[in-house]
Amino acid sequence: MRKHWLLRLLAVLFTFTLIASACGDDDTSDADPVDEPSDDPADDPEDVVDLAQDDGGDTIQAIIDRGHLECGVNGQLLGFSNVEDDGTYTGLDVDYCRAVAAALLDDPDAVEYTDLTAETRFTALQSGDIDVLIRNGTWTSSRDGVLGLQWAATTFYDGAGMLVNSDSGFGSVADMDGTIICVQTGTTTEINLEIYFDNLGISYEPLNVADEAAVTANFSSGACDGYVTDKSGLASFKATYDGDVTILDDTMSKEPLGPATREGDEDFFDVVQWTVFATFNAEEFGITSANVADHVGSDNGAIAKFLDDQESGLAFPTADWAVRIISAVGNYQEIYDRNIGPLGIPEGVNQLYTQGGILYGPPVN
Ligand SMILES: N[C@@H](CCC(=O)N[C@@H](CS)C(=O)NCC(=O)O)C(=O)O
Repeated sequence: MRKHWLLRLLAVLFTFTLIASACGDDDTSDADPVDEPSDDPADDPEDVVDLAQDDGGDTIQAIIDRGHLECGVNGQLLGFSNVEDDGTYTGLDVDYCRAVAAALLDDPDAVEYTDLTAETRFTALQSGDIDVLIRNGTWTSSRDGVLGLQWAATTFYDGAGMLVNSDSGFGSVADMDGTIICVQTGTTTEINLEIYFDNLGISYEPLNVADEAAVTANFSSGACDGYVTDKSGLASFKATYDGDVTILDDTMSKEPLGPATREGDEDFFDVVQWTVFATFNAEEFGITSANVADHVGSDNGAIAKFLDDQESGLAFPTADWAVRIISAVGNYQEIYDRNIGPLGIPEGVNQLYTQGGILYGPPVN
């Protein structure tokens, strides 16, 4: 269904207002504890806004015409998206930006990255400033429903955790009644923290922070007793923080992280989704960046179809889209080992279903 541009603009503006009001004032970001935790931007089911876009398919043509993908990332999260000293981007999220660019443009380097905060990320996607958001973003019902976004897949199954000073004496979150907790605004973490403490029957005071620099400042000065965010984010923080800190065993929520596209942008959504599935399927077939060329024309019909997809009708520009993707970034295990491995995070369910995990690529046929 086609939507009027005016309606779309109003919807974006309205949603921006929602996000701004839900995320609090930047002035308070690294200073005063606040009484009321603000929830995720998409927390109010009353505020349903239909942001369906009328550009189904246009995003792909726009990317091809401009010659690069606009990818929204974090930019400060080691293992997921990080800017190296030479200005290049690395990380699991970055590899999926590169994979989409490889599939559409046959060039994984044809990506322009935009660093986005938790607060600015959704409007950047809704307004069309970026084509795809791959910024350690959690897939939730209200982000799908209220914000008019569509999560294409999960590339990393995570959960919120709690980081404390190793000499704090806290053995689990249950020990933390009456503490001050650093929590980043505009995240799922805010509401999950509230629910977790509530279920334990204990209280806390949130200290809202805007970014990792503010966490470091507050943590090292002793302004907060704990820092809560995705466990992957805690591992990234711990890897760079100059202090003896511990991540408690509690897993406080479900945080399925992955790429999001605009609702109504179906062809591009398919491209992003099947790009992710290609990395799962390649691993299942034993196809890597090093051996993918040897598998082209395989006697195994399933592999032959996967690497030369003439029939599915997906909007990739060429039938060898999976070859392009795997040549550029490798299969899921390669992506994981390269980016998450150094952080020492246990793989857990982030393994193929054939290895005890929950990653499962639907078949290409
Ligand atoms: N997955 C959660 C949290 C995402 C998030 O923004 N996490 C924080 C903590 S790891 C972050 O990326 N901070 C880094 C920054 O904004 O500089 C969500 O989608 O809301």
